[in-house]
Amino acid sequence: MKAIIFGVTGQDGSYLAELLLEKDYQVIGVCRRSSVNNAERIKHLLDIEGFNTVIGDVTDVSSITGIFQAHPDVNEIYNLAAQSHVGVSFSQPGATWDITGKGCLNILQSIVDVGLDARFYQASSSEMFGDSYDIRLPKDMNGEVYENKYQDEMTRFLPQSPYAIAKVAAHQAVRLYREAYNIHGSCGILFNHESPRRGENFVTRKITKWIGQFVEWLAFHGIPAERLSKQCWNDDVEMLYYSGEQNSFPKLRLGNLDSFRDWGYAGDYVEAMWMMLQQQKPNDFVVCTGETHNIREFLEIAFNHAGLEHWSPYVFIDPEFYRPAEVDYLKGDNFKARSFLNWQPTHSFEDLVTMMVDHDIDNTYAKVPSCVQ
Ligand code: NDP
Ligand code: GDR
Repeated sequence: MKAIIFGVTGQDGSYLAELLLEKDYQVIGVCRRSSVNNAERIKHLLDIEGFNTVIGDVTDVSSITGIFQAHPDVNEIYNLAAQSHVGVSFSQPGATWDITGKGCLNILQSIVDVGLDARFYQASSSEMFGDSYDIRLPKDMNGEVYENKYQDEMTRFLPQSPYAIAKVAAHQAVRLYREAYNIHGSCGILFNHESPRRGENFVTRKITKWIGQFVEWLAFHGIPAERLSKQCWNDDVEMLYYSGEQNSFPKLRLGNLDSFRDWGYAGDYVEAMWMMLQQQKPNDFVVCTGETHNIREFLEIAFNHAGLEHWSPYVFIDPEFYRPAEVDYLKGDNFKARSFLNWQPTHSFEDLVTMMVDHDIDNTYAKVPSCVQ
């Protein structure tokens, strides 16, 4: 079997490439040309037989058709390429549209033009639901009726960002090409999924990365984490000072802590992508855990796991990280994926948070500043 992965250098691309190689696929990973090395997440795969990279860009149709013409025997094509940061999509709506929306259309049209008989996976997103949810009214253990708000494959889309609008357009394009050209195209409507390989400007990894660096700073200064209480710190809004001006560390700068997300483990989610393409008929599936937590809960578990007392003295709320429009509540219902694909998540929320904290405490290295925080 042969697969092409667009977006192979991203979090999901790297896990998916590993999974397919384990299944003896030949994997062609499409990488963007960049001025610095962007292969950090796949460097351990580069020497593996069966794994090859090619240069390509989803905004450039000729680069896509060139890749397809070179691999007419490809069986599966995964489109994971995106400008995937929701916040950034507000400042770069045009680029986000070109990559995240039109990029998918470019791949679909190239499949038709080159005449490939390959199955296609599109990385759709729970962001497409935006402000929309459905409600069930089940009874709790005491027989009391309560409101269960959720999103599934039938929930309408109400996108709240240029990123989400581009994802809805791509999602609709897959549906159309399925109907118009009989393409075996499936969309995974994936809710947030994280891992130690998550980009450092997404909120989960931003938190765990900061904890890793802070714990290293404490150790360097011989400050025991477990004896730190709120009283150890000064009242400075943005910096932490420990016994004098010379020992300072910048606080963790975050935006809105009140949004709820359904967070799962990325390794589980790439498995669902592959399962979708093994189905006889193309179909769309919500992939999620069915649980929702807000960012305060993530902070609570992460700081506690690192041995730090409550997170609040360490966090500076910076309006710079507020978005012009927010998605307040995401909680998926994975009934269809469980029933049709026999898929289920294997990591709890707590497992996920502690895995990421442990990784960032063990692997802290001098940070190269990023342009996007
Ligand atoms: P990442 O941001 O980690 O990876 C995005 C990938 O797209 C990178 O390999 C990036 O390359 C590549 N890319 C960006 N622009 C282009 C381009 N013009 N041409 C070709 N490749 C390009 O995202 P994730 O791995 O987290 O997510 C994978 C996909 O799933 C994305 O489409 C995302 O929108 C979607 N998704 C993600 C969810 C999540 O929670 N992670 C949830 C739902 C959907 P480079 O390394 O060079 O930047
Ligand atoms: P999201 O993930 O927007 O859900 O998109 P992100 O981690 O960026 O934000 C989650 C929530 O945290 C709030 N937040 C912050 N976010 C970031 N990035 N940085 C901060 O400092 C910060 N402070 C608070 C956000 O406002 C938001 O409410 C992710 C991406 O992977 C998408 O590509 C994917 O489609 C969706 O998940 C499902």
